Amino acid sequence: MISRRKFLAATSLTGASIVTGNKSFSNFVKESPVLNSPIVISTWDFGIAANAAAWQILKNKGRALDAVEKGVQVPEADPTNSSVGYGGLPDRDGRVTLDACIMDELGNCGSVAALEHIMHPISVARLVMEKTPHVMLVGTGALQFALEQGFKKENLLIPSSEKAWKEWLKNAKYQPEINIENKLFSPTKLPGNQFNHDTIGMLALDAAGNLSGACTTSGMAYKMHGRVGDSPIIGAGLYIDNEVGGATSTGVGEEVIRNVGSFLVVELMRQGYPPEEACKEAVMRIIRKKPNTAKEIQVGFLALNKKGQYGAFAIQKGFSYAVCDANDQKLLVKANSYS
Ligand code: SD4
Repeated sequence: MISRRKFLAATSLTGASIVTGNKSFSNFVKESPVLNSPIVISTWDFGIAANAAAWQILKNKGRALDAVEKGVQVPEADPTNSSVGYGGLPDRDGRVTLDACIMDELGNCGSVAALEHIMHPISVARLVMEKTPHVMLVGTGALQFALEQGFKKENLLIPSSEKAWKEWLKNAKYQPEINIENKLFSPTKLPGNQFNHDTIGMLALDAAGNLSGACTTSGMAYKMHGRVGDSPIIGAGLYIDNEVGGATSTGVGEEVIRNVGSFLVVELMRQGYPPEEACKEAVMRIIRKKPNTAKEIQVGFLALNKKGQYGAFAIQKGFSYAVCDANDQKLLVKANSYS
């Protein structure tokens, strides 16, 4: 049986007429496979393990919101992952500060930024959404809320991350550096000159046909204390519109925020762009404004539409994403890229 991935590769763009100016993607969308059962997709190779946790909920007809929360908790608690949650690399002051957000099928959303000492920021973000009149809590206020909700205060700076930070301090002159992840060790370090950023963004469609998403990260390594990336910003690191689809991002958050990247991807899908083409156009917005980004940084977008069709696109090679549905729970796809 032909896999979804092979089918997508075989059918994507075939016979599609992409008319610029007055864009029409109707042929394109019609030719892509439409899924009528649950699916979860997430960024990077560690998305496979995260998807597996989400799938336990989706396969039993559970809610996409519960699935994405459970799913991203896996890398959050994984000390071998130096870019999400526990074990994440700290800021330039040696503090592990976490960013996360979550969004459901009703457009409800919750977010925490620069949160310290809490293993599962995604669950705090969910409670911000469900138990407060607010969308976003930051820093000590987010920590205060988490503790009030019964979360345990923990040390998230593990010895290997502390050692790496102390090494960095020797030559770094305390200067934060955009894209520094590419110079650092990481479990997903890629060979050669490929770019490496490791936020987990997850998008799920459940058996009821509803979409939700989650995004969580320790952010850019050795950032200035208080720096917030795209990951907890609704519309930048994550956006869900249950009529259309969802999108999430990974990479240099500053460029994603400047272009409101995930919202843009969803709005492009609303106009008829297939997921990969929507992600590509969002990448091109970044490159057109700042051509040097094509050489200097990585940004990747991942999208899932209401029909269960998915796609991704990145500035640089090396962006992978994991796909899990009834046919295949461990599919890893290499995203197409500009470079
Ligand atoms: C951020 N997009 O904080 C996130 C994390 C990341 O390289 O991928 N950093 O900008």
